[in-house]
Amino acid sequence: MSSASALFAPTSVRGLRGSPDRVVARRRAGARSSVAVTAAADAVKFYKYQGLGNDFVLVDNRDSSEIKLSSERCAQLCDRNFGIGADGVIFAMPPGFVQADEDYSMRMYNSDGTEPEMCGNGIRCLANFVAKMDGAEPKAYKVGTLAGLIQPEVRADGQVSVDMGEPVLDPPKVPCTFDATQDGAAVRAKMEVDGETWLVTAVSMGNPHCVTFGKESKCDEGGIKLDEFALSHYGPMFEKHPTFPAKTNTEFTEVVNRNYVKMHVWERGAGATLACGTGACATVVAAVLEGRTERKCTVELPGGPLEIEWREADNRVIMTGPAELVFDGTCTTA
Ligand code: ZDP
Repeated sequence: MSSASALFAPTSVRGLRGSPDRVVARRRAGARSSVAVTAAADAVKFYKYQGLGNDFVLVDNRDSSEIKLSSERCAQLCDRNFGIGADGVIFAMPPGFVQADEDYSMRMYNSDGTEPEMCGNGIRCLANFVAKMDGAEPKAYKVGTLAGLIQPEVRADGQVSVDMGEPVLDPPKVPCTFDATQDGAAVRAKMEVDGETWLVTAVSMGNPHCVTFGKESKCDEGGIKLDEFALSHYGPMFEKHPTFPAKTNTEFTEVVNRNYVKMHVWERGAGATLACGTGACATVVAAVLEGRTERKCTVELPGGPLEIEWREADNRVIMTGPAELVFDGTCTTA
């Protein structure tokens, strides 16, 4: 066991598939404990993590390039009543996915079982996890993802700073069907939603994002008032809008000042979540392209703030925020 095992001590969730009936049957049959229903052969160890309330089941998959849980099982485990409860499942995988010299690779499933290319809050959780497991320095990692190489670093103060790479703005690569409106990007593009015209900016951070500051009629005077915004009404209409053929994450954003915005996200495949790392990055890129904020900006999400900088020097986006272990346990594969 690594020196970090004490951190991950008590196993607190076991035998999720043991229905009350099965437990009673086992008791009658003289089973020693009603909780020991997890068969060792198909037990998978997991670590429950959260970053600003965007929560994940993290599976230690570093000993195999084969994912230990099916996408269907991941969707079940994400259910907050029938499973562990999470916005997604993250797999810490062996290196070699994107390039030979990476330290780890990461895969993810959304709570509906679909597989996105990237997950910003998730990669902070993964970095925190491998830093605890590996113990020693260095705490800067190269992680291969479906969106390419992403580089998180666990800082001395516990925050995780991530080089998220360069945003992708070419509309077909987001992907979206808009024509470019400004320097090869779809900025303040008109999109009809629910019978009204919204202005949106399309950004990929490896995964697709549609950032909006409001309806065309209002977005330059006051814009969206998030306190009274009907997220679950509008969210699904943006997510499934035909303009975004791979569906999209959507960021509804209210500018407070040139260094501070508030944002509520509707995630592709997960719905309303308390935070979205790639979404916060996309929001600042869109806000800069629309001339609304500086490149260094705090994004306040329902779960708390993320610090984002879209660096002028090299076009890369740096995201800084927390990641925390909540509990660990074992679950079954089916
Ligand atoms: O692109 C997608 O389908 C997202 N739902 C992936 C998850 C993104 C996330 N919220 C983040 O922090 O970047 C986890």
